Amino acid sequence: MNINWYPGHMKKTRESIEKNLPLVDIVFELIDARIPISSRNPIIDDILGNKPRIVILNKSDLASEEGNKVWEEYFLKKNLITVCINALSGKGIDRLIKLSNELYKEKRHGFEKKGIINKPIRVMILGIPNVGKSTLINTLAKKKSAKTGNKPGITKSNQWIKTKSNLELLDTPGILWPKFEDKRVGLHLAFTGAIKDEILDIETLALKLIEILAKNFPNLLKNRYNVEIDNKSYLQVMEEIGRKRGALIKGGEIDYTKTSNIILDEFRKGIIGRITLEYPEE
Ligand SMILES: Nc1nc2c(ncn2[C@@H]2O[C@H](COP(=O)(O)OP(=O)(O)OP(=O)(O)O)[C@@H](O)[C@H]2O)c(=O)[nH]1
Ligand SMILES: [Mg+2]
Repeated sequence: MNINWYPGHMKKTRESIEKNLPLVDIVFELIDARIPISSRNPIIDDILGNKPRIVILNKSDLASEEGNKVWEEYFLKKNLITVCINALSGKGIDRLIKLSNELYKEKRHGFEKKGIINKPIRVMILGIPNVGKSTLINTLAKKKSAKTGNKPGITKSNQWIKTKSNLELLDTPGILWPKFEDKRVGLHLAFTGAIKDEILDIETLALKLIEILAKNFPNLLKNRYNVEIDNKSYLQVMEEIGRKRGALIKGGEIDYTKTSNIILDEFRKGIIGRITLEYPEE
């Protein structure tokens, strides 16, 4: 697995987050609703200490309703304030703002006692690559905001992005590294597009996805591609999808790369269905 570029950033990222932490009132921990385990950095609790935090299940439009509910309850049980959102459409954003205000209530009262009113809530957004940090910032700011680069620590002086609500966002989103302990995590990150198809070759990746879909979501797979999957190998399923989609090379052979790209692309866009790949482990 070619994942060398993560560990190099870990120390720097952690330092940058720790440096900025005192400047904010609340942390938004953004995770991917389809893969809440794999998209969550295990040491985040350790980094954040008792800083107020909201766990945000983003891309909830791509995850199943049932999965979203299960995960919301899971985090609530862990005493973490949680909300499902779609950063792209803005769904759930009002609730996020409301929760932020509730979390900030005590601090606000403290300021008001000192005569300081309307002090904005300062927020830092943390999450792994591609989870939707910039999208959330832009949606909250209601405009394309400047410089939300995808490297940690690019902003030397702290810039704040004002929003129409009383939130103020730190303009460098903290990019967390995902955890890579087990192979499944790498696969799930690759399926969802968090790592650029570099963990495996595209055909192997698509074949793995077919396997998971066939095992856990057979009807979604059958319905989307109009294929039979019983008594077939995953490769045969892939070939049938390729044929049905006309992904062929000269001589009528299956174009495996093209077929793989179709399947991965449609999964990532939610065209195969709303799919939650991970559920809480007992
Ligand atoms: N369907 C859907 N797509 C989303 C949502 N939020 C973000 N996206 C898409 O996910 C992709 C990544 O979003 P970004 O906002 O660039 O992610 P990021 O966390 O800033 O990524 P890095 O800067 O690479 O760390 C984009 O194509 C977004 O349009 C969502 O809630 N639903
Ligand atoms: Mg970004």
